Amino acid sequence: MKTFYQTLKNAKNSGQKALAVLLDPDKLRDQASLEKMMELIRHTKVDFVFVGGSLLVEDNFHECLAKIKNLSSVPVVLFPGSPAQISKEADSILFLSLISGRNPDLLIGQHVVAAPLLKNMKLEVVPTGYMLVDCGNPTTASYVSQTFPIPWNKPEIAAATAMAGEMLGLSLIYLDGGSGASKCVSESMVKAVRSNVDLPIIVGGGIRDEAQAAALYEAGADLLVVGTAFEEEPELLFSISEAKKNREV
Ligand code: 1GP
Repeated sequence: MKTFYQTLKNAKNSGQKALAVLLDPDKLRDQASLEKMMELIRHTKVDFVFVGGSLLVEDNFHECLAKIKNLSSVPVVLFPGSPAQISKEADSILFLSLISGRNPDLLIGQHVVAAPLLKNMKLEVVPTGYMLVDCGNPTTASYVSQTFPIPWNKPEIAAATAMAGEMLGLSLIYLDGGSGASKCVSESMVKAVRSNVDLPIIVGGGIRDEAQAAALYEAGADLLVVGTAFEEEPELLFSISEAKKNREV
């Protein structure tokens, strides 16, 4: 299996687009629905499965991850809310620095805790500049991180933050409205970041239909992440994945 990051970079370099589904282990308690979701993922144009959450309250993370890995034909990428969500069962991990915020624990503190664990695992570690954007409603991510998201209508702040992330040597930029955001990150923000950094750009939060996905790809996103829409109506994945038609990895 190709690595997550190399696949994404190859896609970006050839103008193709990628799609990830975010699975929240708290919402995957029964085996039958997990199997159905994974089957749907296999039959659509999903390139990666992300697993994680800002706040997980059930004690099933590792067990759930092992099941997902077993049923997945694409790389499984950890999108961790804390070092407790590190597992050797996955293929890759987004090593997230919350560069939109000023909480030192999420800029370097938790990384120090996680680094020795990761050093002894075969996981692909991908340094990621994670940026929360205010997309209309307070999200678990902004509350739990105790940070202010970037205002929705301030693309220049997002661009400057992403530039700093690139200059600091990060490998990816992730613009996130947070799970269940009432609107997506704006196209003008994605465009502003795209025109100022060369890194692959992930966009997530509030993506619910093909038109939104197509607009975000057009603005410069390389990888879109869909979570809530898939949980609420798994069949939506078919139409959302149409947005990357003819741009497959
Ligand atoms: C959240 O980007 C992800 O971190 C996905 O958001 O659940 O709103 O699709 P949604």
